[in-house]
Amino acid sequence: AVHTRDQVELPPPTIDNRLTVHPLWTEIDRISTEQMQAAFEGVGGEIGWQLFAEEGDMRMYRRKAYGAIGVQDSYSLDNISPGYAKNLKSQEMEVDGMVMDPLKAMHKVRGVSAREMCHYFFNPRYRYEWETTLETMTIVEEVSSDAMVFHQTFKRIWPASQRDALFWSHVRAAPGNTYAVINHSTTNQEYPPNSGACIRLFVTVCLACRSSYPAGEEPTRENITTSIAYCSTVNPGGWAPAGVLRAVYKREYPKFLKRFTGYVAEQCRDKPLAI
Ligand code: 16C
Repeated sequence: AVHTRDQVELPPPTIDNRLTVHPLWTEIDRISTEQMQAAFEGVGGEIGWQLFAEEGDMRMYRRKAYGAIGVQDSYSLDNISPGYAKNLKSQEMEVDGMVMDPLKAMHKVRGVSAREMCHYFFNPRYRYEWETTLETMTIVEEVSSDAMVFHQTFKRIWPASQRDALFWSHVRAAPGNTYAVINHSTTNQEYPPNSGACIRLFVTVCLACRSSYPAGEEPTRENITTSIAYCSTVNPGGWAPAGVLRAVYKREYPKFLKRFTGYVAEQCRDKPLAI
């Protein structure tokens, strides 16, 4: 078969053998399975998902949650600018944990496949083009065609200190025209946490996509629709003002999902559909 460069780099339909012999494999497989299962569960029912953004086919839900204050986290306000710390003393100081609200977003995109969506989310070549929170991205390890380890630094949000993250990223196929990318924090001796200007944050993200097209028809750009479930839990790693965090994610998550899906639709427009 003749493959273009881009087709060769699409997520593989089966798991790469190089990944299954890597030390991270057991963890990657377990977390990926859990995350994909959770992504396709609904938001109804007892666990109290709360709608916070809605636009067209996009819906975003969050669950309020707080993490415990850990050893390296403190109320010393080292992490924030002195002027802001002074203002905080009266009000937000009482907050007794870090905001780490789990987020779940649903969206529908026409004209692109689940595999294409995941290709653009996973492949670092495109990341600066759609990821607006990014300051730097380094590939720490290329594990296989379907797994990598990344170090990223993010733009600083005033008045908190800058954050970075170190995470593995894995793309995989599942039955029923489904692909997903799972990102989860990890460690690496060459990238120790909290050693420079950045505070290390911890992230678990799953972008799960499922394509559908009319029964009995061949899939085309005209008849294909992809349902997206994006789940994310970010632990800020050190104390940051709750109000600031909630304001940031209310703005940034919808911005991300709209921009990313728009970007993929645009990239795919004149290319043959890859299913
Ligand atoms: O999933 C997304 N991107 C992936 C590829 O980069 C990957 C990244 C996960 C990291 C998500 C954490 C981002 C923290 C950014 C903090 C700086 C924001 C700067 C705002 C601009 C001035 O899985 C898409 C990620 C979409 C990010 C939405 C923003 C979430 C904010 C949550 C609160 C962060 C706490 C920061 C503590 C100060």
